[in-house]
Amino acid sequence: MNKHQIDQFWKKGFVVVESVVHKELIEEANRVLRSLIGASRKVKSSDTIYDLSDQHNDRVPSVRRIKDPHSVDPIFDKIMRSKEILNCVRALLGPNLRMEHSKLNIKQANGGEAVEWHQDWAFYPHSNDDILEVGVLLEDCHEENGPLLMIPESHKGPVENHHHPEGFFCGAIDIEKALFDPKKAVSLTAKAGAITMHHVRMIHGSRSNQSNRNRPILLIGYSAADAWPLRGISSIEEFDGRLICGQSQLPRLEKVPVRMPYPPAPDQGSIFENQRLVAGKSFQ
Ligand SMILES: O=C(O)CCC(=O)C(=O)O
Repeated sequence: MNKHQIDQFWKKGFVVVESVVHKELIEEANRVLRSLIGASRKVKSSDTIYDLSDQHNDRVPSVRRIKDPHSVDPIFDKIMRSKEILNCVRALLGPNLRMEHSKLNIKQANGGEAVEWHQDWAFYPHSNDDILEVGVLLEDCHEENGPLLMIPESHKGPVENHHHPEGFFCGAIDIEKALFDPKKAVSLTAKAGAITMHHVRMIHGSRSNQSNRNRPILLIGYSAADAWPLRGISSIEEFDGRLICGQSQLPRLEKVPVRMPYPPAPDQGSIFENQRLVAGKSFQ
């Protein structure tokens, strides 16, 4: 990553870096993904690995997401720890890094669902906001595939309301009440092997996939090791087990705006299910 890209990330809140992940790793990830989608034919409803869309059936599998891909197959763990990606993340967040989560969003061909505008920070506020999301493009991503959309500089703004009028967290911003201007959106299109990086407070979303090709993106959340989650940790072993490089750190407190994602939706599910409850939708 060069200085211009580093400056762009901090100024605009996102950046695309081309040709980061080696072709062989991308090919292997796609081979594994095809086999996971094939195996989903036997799966009837969403489980600990698959987030399935309503249309899913054994003839035409429709997988929205592979959950925690780094623990489903070693190739995703290998990509997450690859020095090419870690060098980019370290250039922004420093040497001590923890994995926050991983997920593989497929956005299936011919109608893979939109993701409503949201800030990741609304889901997992921390003691400081040195946290970002890397998106590894497993295939070329064009405008018609439903690329990630970013609102430049929104990472410096407020935390928008992600709650339903009835008071529970639904993980999406009601566009009728939004404080940002959706016309400012920028699409992150790029070739397979590129990575997108966006700040944890960045407002982002994506349209549905209107093409006849999937739009698989491996999303990995990395945080500075001194960013501690305000929702707490399940155990120190689990927390320290997610250290990717450098050393565990005591929490660093910064004056950051936060909202808490409570109470949860009555029937809390994946982001795709919870966002259905938002009153003012941006993408149909
Ligand atoms: O897959 C996408 O287009 C958006 C994903 C996203 O923002 C999320 O899963 O939080």
